[in-house]
Amino acid sequence: MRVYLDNNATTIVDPHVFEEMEPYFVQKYGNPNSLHSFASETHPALKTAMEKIYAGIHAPKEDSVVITSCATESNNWVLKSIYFEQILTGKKNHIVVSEVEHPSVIATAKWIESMGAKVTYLPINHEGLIEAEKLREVITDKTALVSIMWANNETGAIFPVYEIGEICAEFGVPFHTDAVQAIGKVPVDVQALNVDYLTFSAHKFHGPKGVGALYIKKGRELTPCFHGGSQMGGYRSGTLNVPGIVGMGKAMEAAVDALDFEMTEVRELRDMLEDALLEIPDTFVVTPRNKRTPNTILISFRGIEGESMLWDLNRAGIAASTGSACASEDLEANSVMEAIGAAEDLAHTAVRFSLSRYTTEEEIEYTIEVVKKAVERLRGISSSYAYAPEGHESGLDAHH
Ligand code: C6P
Repeated sequence: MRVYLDNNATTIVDPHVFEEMEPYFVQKYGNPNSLHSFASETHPALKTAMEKIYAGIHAPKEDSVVITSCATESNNWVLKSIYFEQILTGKKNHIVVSEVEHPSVIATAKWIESMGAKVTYLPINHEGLIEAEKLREVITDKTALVSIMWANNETGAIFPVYEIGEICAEFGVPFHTDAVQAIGKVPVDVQALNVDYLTFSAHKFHGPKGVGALYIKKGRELTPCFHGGSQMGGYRSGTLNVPGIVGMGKAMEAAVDALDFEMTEVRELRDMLEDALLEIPDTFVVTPRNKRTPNTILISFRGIEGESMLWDLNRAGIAASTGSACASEDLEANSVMEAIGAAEDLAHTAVRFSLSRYTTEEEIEYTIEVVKKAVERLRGISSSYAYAPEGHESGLDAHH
């Protein structure tokens, strides 16, 4: 059996999405900006796709949604644009990000810092959550941007973006949120949220890879991402990725349709897996389940290196991860575990299981069986587990 539980890294393309994209490779391949029928035959599909994308996040027509190549690009674009417009010009000198943003935000913030600006890395608490009120203490009249993700990719923790948006509006500071892990997992409505910029990526909700987007509220215009031929309202020049945009539109529509299913059925399967794994002694979950996206579990098995667990799971055909896929090769401690100050023997033990609407009960049952066996085997050969002292501090609130 092969079981895919790494949906926060990427997802299977919904077959309906693939079907809708297919004609735009070999039949309707015109450049939409050309002046002939090969171009114009792409227009209806592009229009429909963009309407679905706007509808999916409740963006009003006067606001902009710019299609990019990925969320990494969207995140880089917002932060660097703010740097060029606000910081380099001397108007402002400070940005705020959380300490557990995706590397595409953290690394860009570090670059901004290296250019001489001040960056505040807002801490998470022992539950892996941001406390919105802490933002008040760090915002100044020199703050150019607050960038805090909607849902964390490692724990699934949902951050208080509504309160954060209000605080930003109160101080007149633009607010950007990375909503990559929120689309299709929680309702996303840019009009209900005080948000100026919002990032998302099609491949996280059963769309194609290589298609991201940035929502920009009217009045919060940015420096163009790419100068050139003025596509995407002049924000991002370059020939449009027609199949990709069509795919993102269809995937967005399907994600909105499947939201209730995700919040009930997927959550139920996730809880079934979590309940069974927490029966294993010395296991820990950082963020309470009602404060997480419905598909994610980050769980620690004391005494077992996350990578060893992944190895055993992979041999049994199960795909999971130790955290962010882009940080998985460096064998560093999981960034959330590090941020909450987990004890050394727990920091490297986190394993992330992320489900999707394609996950089945049979797959979860099989996973439970395999994990239980793996824990027994790996703890049997783990010296750190055997010699863990009595009353040993975890740095975490033990759920078991
Ligand atoms: N997170 C993970 O395993 P791209 O691939 O550039 O479209 O998405 C980047 C990205 C940005 N923000 C968040 C919150 C994300 O989760 C991701 C991708 C994957 O967690 C791969 S590192």
